[in-house]
Order: sequence, then C-alpha cells, then structure tokens
Amino acid sequence: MTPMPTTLAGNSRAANALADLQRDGFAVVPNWLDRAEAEALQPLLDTWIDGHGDRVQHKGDDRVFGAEHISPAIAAFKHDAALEGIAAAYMGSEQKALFTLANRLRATPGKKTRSGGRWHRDRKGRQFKSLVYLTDCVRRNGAFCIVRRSARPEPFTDAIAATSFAFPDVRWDDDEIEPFLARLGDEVVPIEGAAGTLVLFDSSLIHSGLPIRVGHRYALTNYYYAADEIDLARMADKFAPAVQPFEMPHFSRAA
Ligand SMILES: O=C(O)CCC(=O)C(=O)O
Ligand SMILES: [Fe+2]
Repeated sequence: MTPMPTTLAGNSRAANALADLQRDGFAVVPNWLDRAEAEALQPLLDTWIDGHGDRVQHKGDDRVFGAEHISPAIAAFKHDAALEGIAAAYMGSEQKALFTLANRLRATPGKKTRSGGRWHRDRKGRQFKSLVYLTDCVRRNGAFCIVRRSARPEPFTDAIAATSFAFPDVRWDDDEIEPFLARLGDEVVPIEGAAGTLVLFDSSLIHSGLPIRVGHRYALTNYYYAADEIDLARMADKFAPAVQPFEMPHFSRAA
C-alpha cells in the first residue's frame, strides 16, 4: 500500500477517507464544510450564473468551470492540502486540481436533468475527484450515485452474465444499464448528505447523478491531474466556457 503522505498524518478524517476510497472506490465525509459556509455559496453562485451567462455552460444544469475565481471559499476547496494528499496517495503521483466546477441543477417539469449525464465512467483508468454538496442532497434532488468497487468486473460476474451488460464500456443508456443495476442491490449507492458533505470517488467506477425530480442541487467538484496530463489547450477546449483561462497549477516537482 502507498505510504500515507505527511499531509494526512494526524488528520484521521482524511486517513479514514483514503482507506474507504481504497476499499470501495469512494468515500463520504459529512461536515467537510460547515453547513453555513456551504449554503452561503448558493446566492453567490446564483448571482454569478445569472449575470455571466456567456461564461457558464448550460447542459441541463448550469456549469461554472473555474469557480475558484468567484469566491475565496471555493478557492480554498480547490487548494485543500488534505484532498491533494488523498489524491496523491490514491493515484501514486502528485495531483493538483486544474479547476473547480460549480454546478446548479434545478428540477424542470417534463425534463430529465442530471449532473454529468447518463450512467458512465469518466475514463477506464483510475481517476480521483472530490465533490462537495452545497445543498442538502437526497435521491429526489439529484444525489450522486456510484456502484461500489465497479472498476473491475470480478465482483459482478453473475450480474453481467445474467443481463448481458457491456461492463467494459464507459457510457450506457438507462435501458441498457437498468437490468444490471436492478440485480445489484446495495452495491448501487446513492450518496445522500447535508450541505457540506464531501464525496471522494474514483471516476473510473460506474456513476451518475440521479435525475433531479424536485428542488435544486448545488455542488463543487475539483478536477485533479498529474503534471504530465495537463494540456492547457485541450482542457480549454473540453471545459468551455470558463470563468478565466486555466493556468498550470504549481507542482512541486517537474513532470
Ligand atoms: O455531480 C454528479 O453527481 C456527478 C457528476 C459526474 O459524473 C462527475 O463529476 O464525474
Ligand atoms: Fe462522471
């Protein structure tokens, strides 16, 4: 096992979260942010999103790439040393957040809106992400949902065979994945939590935001990379529009 980095020594919440992440592919930490601090970001995001439509991506939800530039509290989440320490330990190399995404989901009658789209893996290889809810979040208002230990097929051999599920794929329509999920029971984990709850996950596991049926959901997500993965031109193209052009994070060692 990778040794615990110095940023986690003495931080038992972070050390426990790393252990959960290594075992299950995700970890949940309530009260990572104070409720008041998390909830205070909602009106700030509303004002920003509604005043800067040209720098917000509208894909069902409203997505602000580079939200660290609109609030010091969001910048602090982006640069959180404990999260960088967990990321490094899990990934086996130094990791920095290139940007923080803030997103706002609102239930719209007759429309299936969810954060991040259909059930998917972000990619096939291990990838660390950290997400924090800024509003109380339950299933009906779009909770993040993940299939425990779904990086590899071994725990799911029977369900895969019984439903002919295309497990190695990276994205599925609901009707393709639902028979498989229906066989899994509590391996499919909807993550409900109060405003301020942190969710760490390996985005190569099968996951989705659940479709929002009522109310709203606000969240922040840090996008971590190793130094040699960051191609600023490609990232600018992929995550657009952004609040400001992305800049290379400060890594302690050259790639
Ligand atoms: O915000 C969510 O609930 C999930 C979004 C997602 O798919 C991701 O961050 O990779
Ligand atoms: Fe995703």
